[in-house]
Amino acid sequence: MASAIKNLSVYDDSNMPSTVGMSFGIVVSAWNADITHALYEGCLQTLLKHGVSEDDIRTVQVPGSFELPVGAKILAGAKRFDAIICLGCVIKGETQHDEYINHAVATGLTNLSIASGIPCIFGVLTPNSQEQALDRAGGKHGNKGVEAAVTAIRMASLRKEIAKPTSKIGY
Ligand code: DLZ
Repeated sequence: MASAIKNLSVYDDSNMPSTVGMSFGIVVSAWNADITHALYEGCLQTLLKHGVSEDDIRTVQVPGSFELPVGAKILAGAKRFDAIICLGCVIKGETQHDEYINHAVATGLTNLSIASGIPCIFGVLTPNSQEQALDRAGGKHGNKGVEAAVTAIRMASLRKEIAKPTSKIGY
């Protein structure tokens, strides 16, 4: 598996797009709060490190990961965010609840991204255990919150770049 050999937080920080004029929404799930708080810290610090001002970051909390898509839709409705980052952690239990939640969140965020045109980033851990979650929330595999912030900046930049009017040729 890729994450077994890859630190999620490793990226080329010298090759990041500008964040000038960008705003980001963050939706954080309250379930497994110790983990999602660590994801949030990694995400927030990465946005700040790349020049996003605190005034241009709006964070909201939702009860569980299942509510991440509707939380993202509420932020998308404000029409002022260049990307929306969704952070959650669904730990596998004795039943298949994790599969239903994960599938619903992934589908919901994909559909919202495509319908709204605003990148909604899937920063959700889907571990088999608390230990695997900790490994990916600031532990030996890095912090998926960092990865989510980097992805958000890159997608917001792509969106802005393509939306720019092209210069006229001649005349
Ligand atoms: C119900 C539930 C369970 C069992 N496990 C998790 C979890 O591991 N991670 C998570 O983010 N949320 C969990 N939830 C809550 C659901 O996401 C949702 O909040 C409730 O089903 C209410 O819609």
